[in-house]
Amino acid sequence: MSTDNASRPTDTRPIAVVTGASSGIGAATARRLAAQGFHVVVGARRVDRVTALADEIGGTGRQLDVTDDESVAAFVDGLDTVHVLVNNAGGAKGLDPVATADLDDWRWMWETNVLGSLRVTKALIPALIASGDGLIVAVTSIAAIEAYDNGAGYTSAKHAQALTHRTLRYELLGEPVRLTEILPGMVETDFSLVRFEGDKERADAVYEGLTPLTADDVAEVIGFVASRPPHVNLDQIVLKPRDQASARRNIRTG
Ligand code: 8X3
Repeated sequence: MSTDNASRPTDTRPIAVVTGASSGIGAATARRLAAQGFHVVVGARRVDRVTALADEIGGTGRQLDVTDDESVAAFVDGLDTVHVLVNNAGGAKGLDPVATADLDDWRWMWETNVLGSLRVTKALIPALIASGDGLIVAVTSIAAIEAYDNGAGYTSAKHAQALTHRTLRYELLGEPVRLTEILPGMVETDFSLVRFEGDKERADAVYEGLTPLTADDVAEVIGFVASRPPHVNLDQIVLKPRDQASARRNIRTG
C-alpha cells in the first residue's frame, strides 16, 4: 500500500511530478525518474493504476483529472517544493476534417492538452521556483509544429499547449526554472486506441509495417533532460522513428 508521503520531511529525494502517468510515456517517465533518484508523484484519473505504479517505484500516487480545478488543487496539496514537472496528460480524439469537426472531441483535446497543462503548471510554478532548480517538461508532439489533413483538433491543441509552454520560457527568465518541450512523433502506446475510441484494428494499423518509438525511448530522453546541470536548458527536442519523416510521411517496409 503506497503512503502519500510526497511532502514527508524524512524523504530527502527531490520531487518529480508526472501527469497522465497511468500508462505509456507518463508511466515510463515516472519509472525512469524514480530510477534516477526522484520521489515521483504520479497522477492520473485511474487512481488504481497510479497507486500500483507508486508502490512499484517508491513514489506517491494521487488521482488527477487535469480538466478539473478541484482535482488539480487536491493533487498539488502539500507539494511546496517540486524539482521536475512533466506535463504529459493529454491526447487526441478523432481524425475529422474541419468541415465535419466534432466539437466534443475538440473540447476534450483543448481541455486536456491546453487547459489541463495550464492548470497543473500554474499550480506548481511557486513550488518549482522554491526548489531553486526547477524543470518543466511539456510533452507535446510533432503535431505542435506540423499541420495535417483531418488533424486540426489535435494539431491546434498541441500548438496552443506548446505556445503556452514556450511563452513561459520567456516569462520565467531570471527564475531558477528550466523549460523543455519534447515533441514525439509515432510512439506505440494507447495514444491511437484513445484517438479511435478503442478501435484496436484501426489503432494497430497506424504502426503497421514500421518501427515506432516506444514509451521508454521517450522516457529515456526526459531522464537525460532532467539530469543536466542547472545551467543547461534543452529548449526543444523532436524525436521520431527513423521510419517517420513527418506526421504524414513515413516508410512501411515490415
Ligand atoms: C502524435 C504524433 O506522428 O503519431 O503525437 O501523429 S503522430
